[in-house]
Amino acid sequence: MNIRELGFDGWFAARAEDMDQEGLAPARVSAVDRGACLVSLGGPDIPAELSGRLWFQADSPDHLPCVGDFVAVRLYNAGQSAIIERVLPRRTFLRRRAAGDSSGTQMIAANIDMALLVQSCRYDFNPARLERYLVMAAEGGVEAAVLLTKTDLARPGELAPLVEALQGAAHAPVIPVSCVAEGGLDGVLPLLRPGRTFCLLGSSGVGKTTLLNRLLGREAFATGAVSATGEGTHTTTRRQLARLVSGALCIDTPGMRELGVAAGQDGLDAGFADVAELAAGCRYADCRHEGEPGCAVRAALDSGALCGRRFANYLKLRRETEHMALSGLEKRRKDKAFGKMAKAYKKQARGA
Ligand SMILES: Nc1nc2c(ncn2[C@@H]2O[C@H](COP(=O)(O)OP(=O)(O)OP(=O)(O)O)[C@@H](O)[C@H]2O)c(=O)[nH]1
Ligand SMILES: [Mg+2]
Ligand SMILES: [Zn+2]
Repeated sequence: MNIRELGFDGWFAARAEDMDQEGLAPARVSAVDRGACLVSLGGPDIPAELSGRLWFQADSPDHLPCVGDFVAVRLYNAGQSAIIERVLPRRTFLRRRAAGDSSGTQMIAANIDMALLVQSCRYDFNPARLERYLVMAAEGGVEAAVLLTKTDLARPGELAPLVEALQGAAHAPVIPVSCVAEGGLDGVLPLLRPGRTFCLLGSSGVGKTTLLNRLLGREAFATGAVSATGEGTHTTTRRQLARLVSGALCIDTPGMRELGVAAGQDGLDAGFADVAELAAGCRYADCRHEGEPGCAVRAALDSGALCGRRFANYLKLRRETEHMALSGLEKRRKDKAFGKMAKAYKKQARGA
């Protein structure tokens, strides 16, 4: 196997041209665990540390390597260990708002061709949550498909309305999946072309790891039982990239309790393309659809063309993104103040 089979295509190669002269090689981050990374150059995973310069130059955690990143590494220890010197530009990314920090963000994965948004038809079914995931994917330039899992547990006649409801929320393909029923993976298999990278996202217990194991053809990763209410037990604890039998790459992630979106207006518009399209017909270009005259969005709500639940969720996510932008400004102001203070202190120390 080589690095190309890990998804290192012409786009990345063009951004890594000077690597050779510096004695560096391209590698892909396959897992990150408390600051320690595992990378692959095409062969088995090897441990990798971040160079001092990389730590020093990163002025946000977003700039540090995350799973799925392509990086430039220097090998040592007869090729058994590596030092990460640079993170190559990301073609796409999945990023959320950090838990408990209104302006901080957290990278989930990089260089994803398609996000697989997983909901279980038994317990986890929730269109509003799906819309959140879709905004996150759109913000990072990632295509998305929805997997509705555990269809073997649905009663006859139950499945079709569920698929329809999700399709209404998603404006993305919805693929029923069962890891138990015969032929239950037929809908996903055609997606998994060699060299493409997928990322499984969803609540705990929906069956992400079970599906990954099926696609790997072995019980490579631990799965966990769900409670009587269908809730998972947070079995997967780290993000991990694996190579499927088909030659596609797939990142499994720990189930998320909540997803705070870290998006701007563009991501929001891409995730709610129907609302954005309607908004283009509003009388005022800066219409907020809050009762202004000539509002095409309100008209669509009144006629039933736009779903009220969906629009309410749009407003909720818009409030979140605006709040995040404001607290981001506040944070930068503080950082600036900190910088001034640090400079003044250094000046003083030099006796100037
Ligand atoms: N009946 C049925 N059960 C399934 C299916 N897929 C997964 N399960 C069961 O669902 C439970 C949870 O599966 P996991 O794969 O661990 O779920 P997960 O999404 O990885 O959960 P976390 O790692 O906690 O985020 C396990 O008991 C699986 O056996 C399915 O298609 N049908
Ligand atoms: Mg799991
Ligand atoms: Zn409007």
